[in-house]
Amino acid sequence: MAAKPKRCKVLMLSLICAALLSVSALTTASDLTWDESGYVLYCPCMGRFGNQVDHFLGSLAFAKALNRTLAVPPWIIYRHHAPPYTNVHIPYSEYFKLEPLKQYHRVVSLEDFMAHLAPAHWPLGQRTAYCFESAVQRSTDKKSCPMKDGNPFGPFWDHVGVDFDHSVPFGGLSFSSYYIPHWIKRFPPAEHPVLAMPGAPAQFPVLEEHISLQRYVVWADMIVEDGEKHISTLLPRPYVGIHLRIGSDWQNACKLLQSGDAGPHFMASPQCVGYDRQTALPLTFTMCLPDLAEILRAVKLWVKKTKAQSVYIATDSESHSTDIEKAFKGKVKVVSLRPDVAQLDLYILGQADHFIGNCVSSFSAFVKRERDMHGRPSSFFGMDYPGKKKKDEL
Ligand code: GFB
Repeated sequence: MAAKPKRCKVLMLSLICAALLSVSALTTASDLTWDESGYVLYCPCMGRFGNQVDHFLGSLAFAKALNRTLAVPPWIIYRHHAPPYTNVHIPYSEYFKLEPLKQYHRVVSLEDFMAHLAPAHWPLGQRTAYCFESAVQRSTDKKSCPMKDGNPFGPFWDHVGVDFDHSVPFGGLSFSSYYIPHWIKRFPPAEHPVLAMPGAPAQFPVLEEHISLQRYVVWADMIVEDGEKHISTLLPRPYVGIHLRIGSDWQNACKLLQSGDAGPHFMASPQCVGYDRQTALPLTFTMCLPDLAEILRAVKLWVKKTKAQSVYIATDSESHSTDIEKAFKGKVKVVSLRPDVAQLDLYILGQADHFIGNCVSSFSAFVKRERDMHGRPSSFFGMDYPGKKKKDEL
């Protein structure tokens, strides 16, 4: 079954409308007071949703370590294949609740920061950009931070209505915890109240010590309602959720593994091979790009183990639903929605009784982290051979 219900399209349209209305957010000026400890602003300008979430978790940790409020940016969604054929900026709160983040650290949405705080405290003419010296070398004038050079940089800052007036290039710093005292000394908030950066002040993939921050990333009610409706109407439990990251961009990325030079750490792979390079398991091509035989093997294994009644397929391209249905001779229901809003897939995968993900994909990593937070089991294509022990157990 490969349905694409109208509800998915309605959800996408309402999210786009909400994004367009986001600058006039509901918060009023009186709700917000200026934080004398300063702010961190950044553009989630690297990669798509999964990459942006990895960076978001690191940025949240960075802002807390600096004791600055994090201005939570909108997500950049690349709608180049479908209307409006451009980048769409979706406020954080369209997908997730802002409130739970505050249990960890002070945050304000970037939209509210711009509407209610920037006019008085970060006015036009006083907007400074901070970037690595190496980034300045890449800029057109070789003097300023390339904050708005190209896509998605220019459209992002235009969306929030920011032009930069000055640049402060820096060197000898990184975003790791070792450098936190250096950041605090170099940029005291009284002189540098708003640290606005061209990219996330974080590493990719998310550091192991920041994985647990996923617990503060809580789905918005609209996503929960939509996801639960789909689950209750389409997916008899137990159900196995699988993520097929197999499209052409991914095939090209995985080719880099074929030379054998990449090592075990490649994109999000530390999530399954282990963060420690010394003890990391080998990363195989199949773990990056499972073929149909591997997909069927893993699905059959987990359907049998969990006595699943249905299988949910989230995919970036082909669903292989006919082959999967055939493998169970029609006895297991196979569903793939192919929703316009990828977050609906993420939600449904997160709720599955078992999840089979792609080790290298940060889209899968989102699901795995969320499931871990709730004690739900997950495995990865290409590496869940029962009976085989982990390298460090051998
Ligand atoms: O999320 P993401 O950063 O994960 O980017 P990776 C993959 C994007 O592809 C998602 C779509 O954000 C979705 O828009 N996509 C992938 C899917 N799988 C699915 C799916 O099962 N369902 C739906 N609805 N959409 C990185 C990218 O991707 O891969 C980089 O961020 C680059 O830009 C790199 O392309 C090769 O970590 O998998």
